[in-house]
Parts: sequence; structure tokens; C-alpha cells
Amino acid sequence: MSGRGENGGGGAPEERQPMTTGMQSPKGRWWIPAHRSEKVWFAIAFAWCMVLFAMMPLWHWKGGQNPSGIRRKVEPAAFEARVNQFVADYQVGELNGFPVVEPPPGSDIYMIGRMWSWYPVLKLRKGTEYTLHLSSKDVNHGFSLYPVNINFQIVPGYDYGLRIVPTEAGDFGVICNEFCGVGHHMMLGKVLVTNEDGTMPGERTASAEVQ
Ligand SMILES: [Cu+2]
Repeated sequence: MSGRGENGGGGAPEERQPMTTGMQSPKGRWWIPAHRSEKVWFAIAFAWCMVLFAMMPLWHWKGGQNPSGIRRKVEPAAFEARVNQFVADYQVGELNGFPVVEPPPGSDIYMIGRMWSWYPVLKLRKGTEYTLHLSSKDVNHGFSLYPVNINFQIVPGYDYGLRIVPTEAGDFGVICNEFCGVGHHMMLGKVLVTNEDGTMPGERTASAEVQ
């Protein structure tokens, strides 16, 4: 019998019977030692986990696709009131029944997602910085700028602020990419980006930059 079989020198099993479940541990070295290649693979997997762990904070700052937004809590009704005030202040027209809003450069601009539309239509100027505030009135929506591949989760109760500079003039669509009910597939919005002189280009091109 090996030394391990003594169970740490606590006396004979019979004496300890009331303190155990009655199950006896196997005697001797009952496990199969890890093979060298298994150890190597474990080390590689562990090292890779550490790399990915370090990437999380690193990518937050370095990754161009991870904008550091400004997040604040907001009552959905309060956000909607802000959007309505924004529309009242800067509306310049109407498109498909939605107000077209042209805010001054550098201002805070608003778009609300609600079942099932993005409101209002934004008219922005190329090369101008804005702080875009996004929120939802009701359920989770997915803000997806088309055809530029920019996506954000829009959650009721949270004001998600993004500093944006449109880098290309054109006509951009906003679709919802988070299923939000029977009208989800019809949930569309629009962002118009004018040239620096305020004119709309004749054709649609695609690019925008989120800082
Ligand atoms: Cu949706």
C-alpha cells in the first residue's frame, strides 16, 4: 500500500466512519498523468485566453469600430421630449411624412427609435462634427447605418451619444437590425449628408466616420 492510501494519516478508515460518506478514495496514483503535448496545448490555450483578455481593454481604445460613446440614463419620455424640441427648433422640410431636421454645426442632434420608425430625418453637413444622441422609446432597437456598416444597440432608458463627422455626402438609410415586433422589417430612417456648401450630391456614395 502506498503512503497516499493512508488518507493523510488520519487513522484507520473504520475509526473515521461517522465523519465520511462511506466512500473511500482510490488508493495509489489512480489518475493518468498529463502527456507533454496536453500540457503544451493547455499552455497555448491559457496564453491565448490572456491575449484575448488583454485585447478587451486594448481594443476599446485602439479599435476603430468601437467608438467610446457617451452613455447616460434618460427617461424615454424625456428623451422623446428632447427630440420633439430638436425637431421644432431646426426643421427645414418633410420627407415621406417625416420632418427633415438640419441642425447647426457642432450641435447635439437626436434620433429616436420607436416601433417602428427612426425619427426624425437628419440633414447633416459633410466635414462637420455633431454629437448624435440615440435612444429608444419602447424596446431594444438596432441602429444600422446603410450602406455604411455602422451598428449600435439602442436601448430604452439610455442616451447613447456619439461624436460623428460625416465624411461623405449622400443619402444614407437607417435600418433596425434588432427584432422589435411585427413592424420590424419596415423600421426605416434616413440621414442626408450635404456637401460642405449645403447642396446634396446627385448620386449616393457611402462612407462615414464615427469617432
Ligand atoms: Cu427592429
